[in-house]
Amino acid sequence: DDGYRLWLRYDLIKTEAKLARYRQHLQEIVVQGSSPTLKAAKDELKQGLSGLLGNAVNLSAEPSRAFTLVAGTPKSSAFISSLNVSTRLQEAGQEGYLLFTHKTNGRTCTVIAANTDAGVLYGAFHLLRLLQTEQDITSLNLSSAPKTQHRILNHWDNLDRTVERGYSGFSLWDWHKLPEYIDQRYIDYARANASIGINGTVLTNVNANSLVLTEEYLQKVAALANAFRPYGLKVYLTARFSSPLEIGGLKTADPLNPEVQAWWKRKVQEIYRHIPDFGGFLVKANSEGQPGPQNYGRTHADGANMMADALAPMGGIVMWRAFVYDNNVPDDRAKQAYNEFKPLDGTFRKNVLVQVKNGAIDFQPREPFHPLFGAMPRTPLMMEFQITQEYLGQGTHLAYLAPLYKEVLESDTYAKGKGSTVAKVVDGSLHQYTTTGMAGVANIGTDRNWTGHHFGQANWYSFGRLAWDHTLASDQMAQEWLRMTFSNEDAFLQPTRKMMLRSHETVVNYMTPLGLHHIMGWNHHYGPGPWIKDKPRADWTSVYYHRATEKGIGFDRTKTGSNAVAQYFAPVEKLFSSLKNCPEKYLLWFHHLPWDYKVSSGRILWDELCYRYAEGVNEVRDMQQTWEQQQNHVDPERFKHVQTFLKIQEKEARWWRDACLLYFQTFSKRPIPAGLEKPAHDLEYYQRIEPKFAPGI
Ligand code: BDP
Repeated sequence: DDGYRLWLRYDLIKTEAKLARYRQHLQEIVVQGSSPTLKAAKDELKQGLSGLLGNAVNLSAEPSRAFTLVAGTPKSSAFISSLNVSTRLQEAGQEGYLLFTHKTNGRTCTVIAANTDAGVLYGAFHLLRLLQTEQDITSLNLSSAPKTQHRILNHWDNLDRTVERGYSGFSLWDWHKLPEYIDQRYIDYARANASIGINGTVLTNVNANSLVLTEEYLQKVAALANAFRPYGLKVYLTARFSSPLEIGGLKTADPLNPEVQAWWKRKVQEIYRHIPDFGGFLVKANSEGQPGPQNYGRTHADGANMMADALAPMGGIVMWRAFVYDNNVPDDRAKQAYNEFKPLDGTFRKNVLVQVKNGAIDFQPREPFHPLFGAMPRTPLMMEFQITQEYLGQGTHLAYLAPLYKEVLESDTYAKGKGSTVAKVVDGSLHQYTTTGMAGVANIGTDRNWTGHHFGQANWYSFGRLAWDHTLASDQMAQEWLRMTFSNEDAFLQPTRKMMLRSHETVVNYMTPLGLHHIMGWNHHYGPGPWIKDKPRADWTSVYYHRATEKGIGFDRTKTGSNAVAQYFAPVEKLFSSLKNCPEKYLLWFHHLPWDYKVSSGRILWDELCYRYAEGVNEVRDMQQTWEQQQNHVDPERFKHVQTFLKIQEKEARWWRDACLLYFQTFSKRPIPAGLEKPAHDLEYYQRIEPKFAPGI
């Protein structure tokens, strides 16, 4: 089994009693209505139920059996409209659904009802999930509605099909064969996204190429949009700010120039002629060399608003990224996005969302939440998570990221007093945002199993589930995914979910424990590189972030240092500033401390670092052991694949541990505590390693 089917496997249910129950309750499928989306729901139910139940479940125009599955909207289905569920449906909104058991005239119906066809499709996937995870379906009474409106994958895919920070092959989009050839993968991609509630996809890299906005490419984009549409998946593009110069023949891209404004209006109209439900633009501007409004002395708001004005009549949105920093600004990089964007609060058009990374630096293995969350009450802020593991072992390390996402979402900003969590900022409830969204930088490519590492699928899965409902627990999502992807057996589930839940912390331990950050290899970000210095930009070196000297280590972001803590609301500022109360996981993020500083374990800082790094490696070994025991529960191909990748992870965890400890030891001048494994080589050996094969090199 190569993992291509993801979590939508639909193999015969193994537990006899459950199977019998399901067969009894789902004797036929009635989907009244004929739109492409309802047809997709019908096909999915037919394919899913036939596989799971091991018999062909018939389609019927009307309920005719004692136990029937009926799905539809009050508009498409006379049966649904006769059920009088309009009040409950109101709460479900545009994309939500009800899933309930209804008994009438001696007939038991399992009902999926929604206001829209997309809602029916989401409900269909929910029902299938219940079967796949072997839940009881005999008396259902569920409703579900998304907590954020725009639930979007960001593909960092280039037009030449390379993928920036992609570790699972090349881009899915085969521009050369589009628009004619529609690969089955496009459909399966859309199905997978719909199954977890993702409703938008940005096809192209934020480091954008304006060619994608030319007529020739728009025809190809339209073909993809047509393939995705039945699954409720809208297409978005990245818009390079200098496009008017590059493909428009203008002499400027100044957002206040009327010709430039007119160019974008025409361009947007052209896009909508090809793709009538086009979602809008994602823009990276004046960041890492990308052009932007500041090239013309204008603000981010000037730039975003110009595009927003062009998109507004067509219903499109602008997602303007807040990932900005500049090494000419002599201040802590962590402070720059806040300093640039906070003053612009309230100046953006209604159809602009500002897209903010989860932390203020850059998708590190662990970061405290971005101080912008809570700080812009009059501008909808979108969350940007990274699903691809740029800084978390890339393609080969097992790191289940739901705990990272949850840690951020559950952080309290105190913007409006206690309980003002990041999740409430993002879902709009804290500041009454009228538009809301969550984006995840995709980890998907042409590898047969889509994500390179089989367990990478779990990160795509849990990102989508969380974008729909951020209250879901990491454990629940892990279990759902494991059940659907591998097995419902308890003997398998218990150990593997524990392994998943711990895995993020494990990676943090062997890479960047205690709040260390950005100490990886130069440019490709693969492997350890705490010694990186003397590069053209200080904020791209490691020494900038760890600040190790013979006296100590860590970045002082309190009052005595960069005072980045002041960007947080008072209770958070106090928490992070206080040495006593600062959560240890952020210790060296906010504090510069002497090597003999006593941490909570009673050890001195240096010893604690040694223990954490060692712990990281040991935990990978535990993961290997856990996996070894699963041979009977997993098919040989996937078993071997994960087994081999864990072997790589163990080797690389040691590489991280040894390289970092040897390097930091040149400052601490203390021994690695007795009883811990000693590095296999000397520091020069690790410094000489130049990875030659990692993607992006
Ligand atoms: C960093 C990546 C870089 C991206 C940038 C971004 O290293 O490749 O272009 O973020 O988010 O994480 O724009």
